[in-house]
Amino acid sequence: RHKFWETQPVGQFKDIGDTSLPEGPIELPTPLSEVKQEPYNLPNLYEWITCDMSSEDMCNEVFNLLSNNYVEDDENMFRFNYSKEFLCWAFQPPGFFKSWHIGVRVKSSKKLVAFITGVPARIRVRDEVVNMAEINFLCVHKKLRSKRLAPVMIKEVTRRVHLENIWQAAYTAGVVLPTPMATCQYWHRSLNPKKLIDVGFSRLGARMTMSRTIKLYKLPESTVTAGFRKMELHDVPAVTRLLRTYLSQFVVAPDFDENDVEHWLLPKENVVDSYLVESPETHEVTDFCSFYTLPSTILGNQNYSTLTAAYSYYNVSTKTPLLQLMNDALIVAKQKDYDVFNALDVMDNESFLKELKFGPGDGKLHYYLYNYRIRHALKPSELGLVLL
Ligand code: YNC
Ligand code: MG
Repeated sequence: RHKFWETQPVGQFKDIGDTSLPEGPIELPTPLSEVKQEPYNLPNLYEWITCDMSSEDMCNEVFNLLSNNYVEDDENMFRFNYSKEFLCWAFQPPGFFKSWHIGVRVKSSKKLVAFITGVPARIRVRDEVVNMAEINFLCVHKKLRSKRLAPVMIKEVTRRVHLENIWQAAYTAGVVLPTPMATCQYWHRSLNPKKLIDVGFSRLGARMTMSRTIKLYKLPESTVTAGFRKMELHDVPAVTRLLRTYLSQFVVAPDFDENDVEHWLLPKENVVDSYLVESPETHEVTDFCSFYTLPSTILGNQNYSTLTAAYSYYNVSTKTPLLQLMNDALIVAKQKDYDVFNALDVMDNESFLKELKFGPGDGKLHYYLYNYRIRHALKPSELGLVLL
């Protein structure tokens, strides 16, 4: 069934429910001298490149490949359209490896036709912190699909991860592969219901008119929590403490230090937004919320070309109720003119989704670990990890 994945060190479907298998690494590391030194073979017309994302031309090429060939919904109505600024940010966290930004070109024309990335991350699984690669942005040009190029891309990134003495990885996909550690669902909160209905993202509910729908999703003009403000550089230590404490309760979560928080959570215009609550009395940082910006191209609509979506990232409440904090996040997203606010049912998100008028999406997001066995699948609420 899975000719490629059956050969890989991942949980196999046949082993589901086998409680005799231990949790943890499936294969042991090999000495670095035994890692294959040459790249995997590509079909003869193609060549490997390492993408230098500090070059504007390279950034443009990657952006163009992804904007025309990356993930679409099941009905092919929308396609992710990550911005260049977003890609630069996503590919270059603290300690990133240029060699993990991998492209495939046509030798003759130099056209970029496939891509995959890894970035390093420390991920905690129960009480063990594991150095991993987060693998993302796997993309093969539409004209080269179903030619078994994806397995070669995956083997090549694996080889380059191994060369850095890293032996585990985390990734998410909309497709079912051997074997999800968790299966999550996206929920959507309309901010601009008229546009969402016009472009076919959502439908007018039964017995609903457009004007009743607009009223249903109306939000206050300004945020309600006293002390709610944008995160700044000097907040990095306090936010790191808040986040570390919060994430410690989940079975799988990133092990963020201050450098990671500065990179992943300090606001970056049209890439990532973070807000916190600073107590007006004690000036203590008590709560935090964040979202990243991922527009989608609307395919074949006369009136609109882009859907602007905010994706819930990491949120922590200790004093402000999470419901109120996330309502304020919706309010700022509305002020900034996002069309929709999306959230997975991970961490404590279930506690606010229904009440804040999020509706369940179709399509699931499956989370995976490479070369690390988890005994039973986790509930979404046991996951403390959001990948981009
Ligand atoms: C996928 N998304 O099952 P079997 S998510 C992993 N992730 O293998 P071909 C995938 N594997 O089943 P195509 C996958 N999609 O025979 C398919 N596969 O064992 C498997 N779409 O290869 C599939 N981006 O080349 C099958 O398929 C084999 O031409 C078939 O290419 C696939 O980034 C793809 O959705 C996805 O661009 C590149 O359809 C193409 O169809 C495409 O014949 C649109 O491949 C964009 C899209 C995927 C987004 C993502 C996470 C990727 C994770 C990869 C796995 C990483 C493992 C860890 C490595 C480091 C390890 C260390 C240490
Ligand atoms: Mg292919």
